[in-house]
Amino acid sequence: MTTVTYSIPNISCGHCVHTIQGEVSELEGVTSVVANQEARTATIVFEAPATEDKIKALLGEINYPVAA
Ligand SMILES: [Cu+2]
Repeated sequence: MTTVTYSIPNISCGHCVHTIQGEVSELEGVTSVVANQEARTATIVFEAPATEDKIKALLGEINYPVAA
């Protein structure tokens, strides 16, 4: 199990938090997603088959790219 926290500048409201948590938690292997509106971060706990690359790709697809 791996925990990562990403900075996601596009988070601007509670709807963003809801969208990110809903979409990323659908990914197989993701066990927890907690997005924070004020900090503009998402903390994600995952294991295989999920990978950081897959999570970042999904976040990009739904218009919440991870800050470089
Ligand atoms: Cu929003």
